[in-house]
Amino acid sequence: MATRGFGSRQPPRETSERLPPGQYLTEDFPVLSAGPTPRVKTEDWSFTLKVGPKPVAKWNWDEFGRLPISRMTRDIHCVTAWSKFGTSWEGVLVDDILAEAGIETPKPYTLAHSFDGYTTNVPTADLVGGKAMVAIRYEGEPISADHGGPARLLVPHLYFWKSAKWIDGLQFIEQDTGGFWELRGYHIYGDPWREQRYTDD
Ligand SMILES: Nc1nc2c(c(=O)[nH]1)N[C@H]1C(S)=C(S)[C@@H](COP(=O)(O)O)O[C@H]1N2
Ligand SMILES: [Mo]
Repeated sequence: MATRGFGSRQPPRETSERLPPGQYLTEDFPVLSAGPTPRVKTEDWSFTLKVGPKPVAKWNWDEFGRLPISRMTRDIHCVTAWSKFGTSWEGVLVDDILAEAGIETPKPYTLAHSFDGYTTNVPTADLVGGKAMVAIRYEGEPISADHGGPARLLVPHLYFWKSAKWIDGLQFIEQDTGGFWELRGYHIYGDPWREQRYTDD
């Protein structure tokens, strides 16, 4: 195998194998929001589960914090091409939210809703089985407002636009329905390993 010279811009192999196609590694944590950052106080925060149009469960901040707390450490991948390795989050797994609400068979698709009016769609199967959480802490601290605090969705195996900041609920629906970016040309599913950035990718 050829040895790379100094000054090579190729990342080491451990890095390149962990980077989905077309992504580069960043050490900082860029902020990407479609609009201004809403300042949501924990006393004004609530989280609602809906099945279709019907609310079926609701928690305020204190109630939500008493649900089982799990930790996820994951690489994240933004469609604008930065990836960040090993981000560490604490929050409530969607599995535990469903169990608490007594919902065994939610609908096949989910729309996440946020305080800023943002929405994003995810197949429900991608939110369960330990794959996603409603995060309330990042790197051991409350999530900053810019990064979606008090609480954001974390779906790390899909492009990061699926990880709705300032989340205020999940709605289970029968048909896959595009959210904010999906209706503006971004992919309905958004798998970074298959480079599903735009609608027809
Ligand atoms: N509510 C809401 N969630 C959002 C967004 C947004 O504009 N509003 N932007 C999305 C996009 S495109 C990305 S890449 C990530 C960015 O999260 P960060 O600002 O914490 O890096 O949040 C996603 N979640
Ligand atoms: Mo993004």
